[in-house]
Amino acid sequence: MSEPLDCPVTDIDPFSDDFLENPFPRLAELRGSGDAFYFREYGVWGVARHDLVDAVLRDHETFSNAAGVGYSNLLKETPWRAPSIILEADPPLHSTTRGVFTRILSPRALRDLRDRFAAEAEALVDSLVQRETFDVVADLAQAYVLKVFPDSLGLPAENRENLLTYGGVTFDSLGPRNARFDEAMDRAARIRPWVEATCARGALTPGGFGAQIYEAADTGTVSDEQAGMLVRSFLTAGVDTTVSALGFAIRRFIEHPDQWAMLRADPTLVRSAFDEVVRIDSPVIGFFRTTTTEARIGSVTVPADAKVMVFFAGANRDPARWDDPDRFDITRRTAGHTGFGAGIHGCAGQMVARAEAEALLTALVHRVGSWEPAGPSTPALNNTLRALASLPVRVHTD
Ligand code: HEM
Ligand code: OVM
Repeated sequence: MSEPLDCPVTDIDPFSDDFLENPFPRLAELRGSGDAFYFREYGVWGVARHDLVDAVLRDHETFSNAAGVGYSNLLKETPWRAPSIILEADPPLHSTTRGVFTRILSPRALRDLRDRFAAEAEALVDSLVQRETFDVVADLAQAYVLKVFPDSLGLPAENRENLLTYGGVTFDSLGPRNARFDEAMDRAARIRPWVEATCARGALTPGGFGAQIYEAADTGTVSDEQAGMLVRSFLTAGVDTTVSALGFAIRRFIEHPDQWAMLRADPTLVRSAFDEVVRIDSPVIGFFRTTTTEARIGSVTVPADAKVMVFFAGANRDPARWDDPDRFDITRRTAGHTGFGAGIHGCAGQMVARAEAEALLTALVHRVGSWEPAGPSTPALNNTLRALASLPVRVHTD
């Protein structure tokens, strides 16, 4: 592809270890460079300013999801798995599948989940406070999410750690064919049979989200095969993302004891605190869109059939939108952040993620007086998802 003449061309590599470990300095550079920019090495465009990220996400006719939300064009290359029928789909298919999700994750359903989330959070936090030192990622975030989320889906207790592998694989698969992509494909091959078996009607216990998806198949809203695909969407999207956000939440509170004290003084702030974490730490760095016609992003013209990387993490730190964007402030008005995306594909599970986080942070606020780091945190590098591999901590009740 010949290089565009009307926008900045950059040699920044958004899939390098360096960028993935801390994308924010480079995202600031990219925001500053222009309305949109062109990644020379990859032949794709990018957008990182809040107003333009939001505009692109809300124009789903021009900026399509049907060619996939990753680097490769799923309509031109053989995908590693059948495309998602919600995330990697446009209307009218998307309207149908999204409707199934929306009905299942109703406010009423979420009210029913809250008590169970709270009970599990309290039991887990009680045991960790007893231990005093533990790893926030493995022992708190992963242990909690792998209990409550698969329980609400209706999955058996065995082999749940495969969900972490599968989420990681899928997020890595959205990058170019680099080493992380290749290693993800090796892991994918090992768990593929488990994922398939777990999405089947018979594998899901009655009452859970999974069984409710198959009820939509019984009424003819979707086919049985599509029901299995929607269960797969739950498995893919719901675990690593939430684990990541919870890990970042605790790291923020370790780094900002004043904010922890403020939350303890007023636990009704848990909800805005969690959204502030999703804004400032943006677990999903960005997803691609594909232009259906020649398109404009601000002053930049992008040709038809081009991939555009939409940086949720860039929009979330844009100083034109956020006052002192790099400051963690649990009282900030976070409405309009793009950590859950925006527009018709905006995260379908965000109310579930918030409910999980509220229950866990509430249990912690009542039991943990202060956090002490017990070693350095380490990043888990992934082509699309920011996350921690470990975060050792010692907790004090006072
Ligand atoms: C979509 C982030 C938790 C299910 C998305 C998108 C983002 C995102 C950025 C894409 C939005 C776009 O392209 O405009 C997150 C984060 C989470 C989280 C940061 C945790 C803190 C969950 C959970 C579930 C879930 C718990 C399942 C219950 C989905 C689904 C979509 C989606 C199904 C596709 C929606 C569509 O295409 O219409 N999420 N997510 N997510 N998420 Fe989440
Ligand atoms: C899916 C899905 C939904 C949201 C995020 C995601 C790559 C996948 O429907 O498979 O992560």
